[in-house]
Amino acid sequence: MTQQALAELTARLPGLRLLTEAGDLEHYGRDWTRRWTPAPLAIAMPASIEEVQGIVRWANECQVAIVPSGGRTGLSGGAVAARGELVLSLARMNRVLGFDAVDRMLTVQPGIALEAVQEAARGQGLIYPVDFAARGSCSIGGNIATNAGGIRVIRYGNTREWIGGLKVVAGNGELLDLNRGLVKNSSGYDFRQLMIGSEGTLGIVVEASLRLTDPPPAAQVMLLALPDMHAMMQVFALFRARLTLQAFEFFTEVALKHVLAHGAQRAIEGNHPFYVVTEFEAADERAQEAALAAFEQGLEQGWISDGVLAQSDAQAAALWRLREGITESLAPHKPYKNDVSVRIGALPAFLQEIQSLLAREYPQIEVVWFGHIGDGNLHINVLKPESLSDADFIAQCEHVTQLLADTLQRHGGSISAEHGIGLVKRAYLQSTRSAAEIALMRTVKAAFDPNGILNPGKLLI
Ligand code: 2HG
Ligand code: ZN
Repeated sequence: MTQQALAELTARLPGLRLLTEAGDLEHYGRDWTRRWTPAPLAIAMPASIEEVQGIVRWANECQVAIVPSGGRTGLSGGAVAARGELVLSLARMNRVLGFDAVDRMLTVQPGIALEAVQEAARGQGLIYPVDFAARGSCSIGGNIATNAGGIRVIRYGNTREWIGGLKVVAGNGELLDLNRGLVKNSSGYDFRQLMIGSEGTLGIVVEASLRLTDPPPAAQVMLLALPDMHAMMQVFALFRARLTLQAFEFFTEVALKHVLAHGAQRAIEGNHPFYVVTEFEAADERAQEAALAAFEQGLEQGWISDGVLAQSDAQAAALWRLREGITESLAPHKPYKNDVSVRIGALPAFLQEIQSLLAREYPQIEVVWFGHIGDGNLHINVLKPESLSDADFIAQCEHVTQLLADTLQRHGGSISAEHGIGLVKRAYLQSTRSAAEIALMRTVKAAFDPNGILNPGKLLI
């Protein structure tokens, strides 16, 4: 049946590039989660919107599930194809289509890498401000599908703030042209925003118009060592009141240990429970003096134990590496990832509660904390002990996630801040969204994808 379906697809779209080699199925069938064994039917690589529509119409008729696929850097299994799905890779649709200087809008295909978007923006004397460590590999279509956040959300918001228009192929193959770059459009439901963060379950983004903005003034980067979480919140409030923050990121001594073992250079001597990398606008002497005054006040109050202000671009990059290199340095330890958020003010209480819970229930596991403190977003990576089998480790981590989900529910937080629900977190969705909301999600899904062919099993069970 499936081979027949593939033959039908080739007959309908003779120019379509289709990959079926074992190596390709393995490569395109997984994302960065590495937990599922890839088993896609085939990989389709359309080169046009018409081809995407043709594939979606075929999938409806032949009842084949589609997994839309970008850079596959996701950490929630949203792009995993482990059940005979057709992977629809947007890798060949990766061009800049145009730039409008009046609208300050860059129109791109979905397969373009975030870094290429950033470069194209810079080429126009502007910036596309969403940014994170996977910039070179992730694609803008995937960023849109997960409403990606990253390291500059504190200043610029999430991906959803920067999307002026979207062309989307819905689950029935229809092409929707959503918002068309309008700044103001008060004409009813905003389907563009509904598509952003829908994890490929409602439609496939085939074109995006991205809003660009002015480059920020010169920035400075500081690394701070802090004695505890309460001090960190005080420093955050102090710096935010005095400076225009571009980023305020934290990690622990344990995270530092891994990143140093992976080749980064220590910038502050001694052991400190918490570190912050902060970047702030420092256009003139006044801003630089304000930064030093804030730093000194933090020292006097005992909120800051030590600090380094980068003296060059190279030193700034080295300080950033301490934070941005964490994910890569943890990869060999097969981490189980949690990506949670609470209101910024609720962070100390939440962290304290979870730390004591984990110390009590799982004293032997190594937990690495880091993330975007200025957005109330914590990344909690649980590392696999050598002694545990993969299956026992996953079972243990699922229990940890349940404990997290229960605690988050009490704090009004979210089980996914910026990585999406995908496969990994779908069992915990009800800790963050009410039963009424989930029922509405199912209704919306059925409206856009009546035959349930788009990324089935992701986000909603
Ligand atoms: C980051 O903030 C990414 O570096 C990855 O969201 C987080 O690896 C992680 O858990
Ligand atoms: Zn993150």
